[in-house]
Amino acid sequence: MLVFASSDHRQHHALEVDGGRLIPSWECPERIDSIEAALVGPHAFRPPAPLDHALVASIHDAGYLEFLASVWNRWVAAGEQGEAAMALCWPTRGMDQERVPTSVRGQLGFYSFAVDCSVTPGTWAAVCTSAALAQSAADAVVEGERVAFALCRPPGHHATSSQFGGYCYLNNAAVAAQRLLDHGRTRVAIVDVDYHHGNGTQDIFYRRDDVLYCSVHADPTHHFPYYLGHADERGDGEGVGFNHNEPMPLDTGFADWSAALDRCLERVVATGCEALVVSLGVDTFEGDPISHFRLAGSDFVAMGRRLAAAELPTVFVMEGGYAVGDLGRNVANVLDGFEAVTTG
Ligand code: OKP
Ligand code: ZN
Repeated sequence: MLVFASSDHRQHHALEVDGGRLIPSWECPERIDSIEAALVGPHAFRPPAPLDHALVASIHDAGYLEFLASVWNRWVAAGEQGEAAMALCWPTRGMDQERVPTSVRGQLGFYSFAVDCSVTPGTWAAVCTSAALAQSAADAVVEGERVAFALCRPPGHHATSSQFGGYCYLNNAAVAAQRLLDHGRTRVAIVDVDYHHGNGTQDIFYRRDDVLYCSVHADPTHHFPYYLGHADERGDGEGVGFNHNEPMPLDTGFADWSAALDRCLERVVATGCEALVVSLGVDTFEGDPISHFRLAGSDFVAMGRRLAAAELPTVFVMEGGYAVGDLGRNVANVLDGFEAVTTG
């Protein structure tokens, strides 16, 4: 399989608040080392093409992009201390959610939704390359590849058009889907198999019927991102019927999980999607340190087989997965399962 990868992700190594402490983020550079080590050999690595900023601007708000590109330098210029810029206050119920603050601290809250996500000196460079990997994998599929894999880091599915959070800054899956639309596909499906609901992806496409968003994830009643991802969220306006959520309970294993995936894939077929973007998180793994599903390593092979059975040109976009030691093997299993079907 074609794998788009870059070392630029190393420039992003953030901090997060966890259990009342500031720790190095679970979303760490070693994740990519684990995946690259498992994929090298059977898979062909390619660097990304330069990022098409007009493509990113069709997904994200102009003010947000300007903020992300400049926030680190503005943080330093404002005399702030420390290794990371973090938000401390958000415009929530009862506050003004329209007026953009002028201060860097005010903007950090305005343009984010969770404290698990901070900005470091190399964050902007890393997130641009991450999006470029998704763009390049989509381009490979446009040019006729049956499947391509974007080894994105940081991940993207929590990023909304104007907010970072949940380790995500630019929405890589949305970039890939939009790229496929811009090159002639009339309807694209995003199937999100990460443990967490992709609130950003859902929100970006919620009022559109050209992108179907389907997700199997931990019930937001109890799990991040808490405030989106319920089964009754089916789309709005033109988008009614083009959003499908499968919230699952704690300790869900592959039998129930894969039945939910199959319901998603039925929607993909029923809505006539011409290409598939998979938001590939493997934090559904039983050994994941921050998640609570029970998928075994071998279940990821079966996952890849089921995704391939949709028989659509497919772009895999890397999302979560935090059991660093097993991460590479779990990802390789998905790709191997997929290729076992497509190459007979
Ligand atoms: C990103 B992706 C744990 C905090 C969890 C949010 C998790 C973001 C997951 N201490 N913070 O969907 O894998
Ligand atoms: Zn996740």
